This record gives sequence, C-alpha cells and structure tokens, in this order.
Amino acid sequence: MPNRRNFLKTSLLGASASMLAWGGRLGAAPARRTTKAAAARVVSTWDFGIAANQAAWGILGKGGNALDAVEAGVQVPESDLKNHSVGKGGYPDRDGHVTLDASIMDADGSCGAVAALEHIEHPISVARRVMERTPHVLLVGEGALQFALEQGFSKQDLLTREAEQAWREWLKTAKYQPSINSEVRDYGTGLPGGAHNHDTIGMLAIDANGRMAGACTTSGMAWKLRGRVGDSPIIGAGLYVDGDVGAATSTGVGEEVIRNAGSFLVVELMRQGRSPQEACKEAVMRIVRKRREASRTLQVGFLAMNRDGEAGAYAIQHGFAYAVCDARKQDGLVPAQSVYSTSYS
Ligand code: SD4
Repeated sequence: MPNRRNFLKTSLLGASASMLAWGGRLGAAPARRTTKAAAARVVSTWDFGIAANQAAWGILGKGGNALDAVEAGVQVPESDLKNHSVGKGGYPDRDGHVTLDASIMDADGSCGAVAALEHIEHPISVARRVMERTPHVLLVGEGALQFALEQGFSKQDLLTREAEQAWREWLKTAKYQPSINSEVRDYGTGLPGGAHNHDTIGMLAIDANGRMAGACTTSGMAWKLRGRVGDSPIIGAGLYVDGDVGAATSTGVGEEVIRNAGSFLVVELMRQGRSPQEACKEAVMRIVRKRREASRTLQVGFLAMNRDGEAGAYAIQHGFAYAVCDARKQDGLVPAQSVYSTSYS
C-alpha cells in the first residue's frame, strides 16, 4: 500500500493536472446529463482505495454490475490486517471490542446496513443480505450478529494482536475516559478523523450499463464508547445513491456527517446541477459554517460521482485523497482540495 505521507509530499504539485485528467470540474458549469451509458468507473476513499478499486474492476471491467463490484471492492480493506480502521484488524472500542459499521446501496434506492456488528469479517456482505433478504434497512449489535450467523457467516475474533497492543497502550494514558480527542493523544500528530485512524472506505461505482451503486465500511473511531455508531451505516449520512443523479460517501468524524445528512446533501446538490466537487465542497462548508472552531481540528471528507461518471471530492483538512479506476487507468489517486491547508500527515 502506498505511504500516504510520501504520496502527499510528492503529489501535490501534480494535483491540478490530475484533477483535470480525472474530470475535476471546479468552477465548471453544472453537470450535464448524457443519454448514453457512462463508461464503467469506480472511485473510493483514501489511498488504500487503489487496491479496493482494482478488486471492483475485476467485476466492472468484465461488464459486471456495480453492486457486485462495490461489495467485492470494499472486502479488500475489510480483510487487510494492516488497515486499522476497516474490518478485521480494526482498532477496538474503549472496552476492547472491534465493532463494525457498513452500508450498501443500489441505484433504485434499495439499501441495507449493519451497525456495531462484532465477529464478522465482511460486514458489507451482511449489509447486502439485510438489503436483499429482509424487509429492513439496518440491523445492529447482537441482532445483526445473529442474522449474520443465520446467513452462514462465520464467527471470528477480529481483534488482532497488533490492534490489542495499541489499545492497551492507549489505556495507559486514557484513564478509560471517553474523549473526542483521544486518538490525537495516541498518535501525537493526528487530528480526529485524520489519516492515521479514520480511514473508512467509501466506494462508488458505475457499470457499463450506467447503473450506480455504493458501499461504505469501517471499524469507526478507535477507542470509541461502546455502542457508538458513526455515519458509515446511516443511509444518507455515510452513503447515498440515486441512480438518476449520482452517489456520495464520506470519511472522517461521523458525528459531523450525521448532523448534516452529508451524503444525501451531496446528492441533492448534484441534482440541483452542481458538479460532484462543488457539491462536496458545499457539504463540507455546511459543517464548517456551523462548527467554525471545532472544524479546525477535525477531518471530514466527501467523495461523489455523478451518473455521467464524473467524480469529485472535498475535505475540511488537507490530506484526503481518493482512488479512481476505469478502463484507462486502474491506479489513479487524486488529492482532494480542502478548506484548511494544515497537514496532519
Ligand atoms: C465514523 N466516518 O465512524 C467513520 C470513521 C472514519 O474515515 O474514520 N472515517 O465516524
């Protein structure tokens, strides 16, 4: 996996060119609708999105559908033990439990999600089962686990030795008290929602038939209070897809995204004619305007793609990037523009 710090140092100069190459349309006219199906494309949050996109491309590139692609794509970081913010290997809550949040959404508004799910390596696949095999949208905690086991998922210990060591280290100074900035103390240079421990993967895809889907999966904030649920499994907050307009997803401090129905807002702004990047910027600014002081020390990033396959992103803090994959290039990585230029990497 590329090192984000090095990437940021080396890639900023090329940012404008990359954004143009990938269809970044800052300041451009509102998104245009095409009648022709857009070419297949998948985008996802952060640099580990590159590997996830490539797994999704294994399906999209053969003409497969977007829903299968996003599920397969985000399973990659869910299984990556080095990734401490998604799936197995994720950092636990304050009490040492790894609890996972995930959601999936199809172009027609079908959606499913799980929150505070324990012991299951691929919460995204449980979310898909919720969507396809129940009349519900969201299952949580023990009920979600019960459903997963009934569906044949195997029960596992998700707390790796490395994650447990990090948690025990955190306990030494944390005094077992919840604090919004606890993860900053642990990592010294990080901000809440920063690159070191808030790397939710949100993935948006459009297939060769022009059908869109999205997925979002995370272990949430490290050392969170037991029972805390972030934006990722909340449809309209961490993920939203409307096949007639586009899709959006988010990363960072979920509480701020939930307060503003962030991903739904981004899609609605695209519906009103804004480009993906313009829509993400306005959603970020809603957070910043309401929480001017707090926003200086937290990160939220939005990623969006419209139904023409045009992608864009925006973040509060410098350092957010998104991966792009299509027939032309399978390992694209685009740094997002941000409100503040401070780097926490
Ligand atoms: C959450 N948004 O649980 C998620 C976590 C995250 O990068 O870090 N996203 O709030």
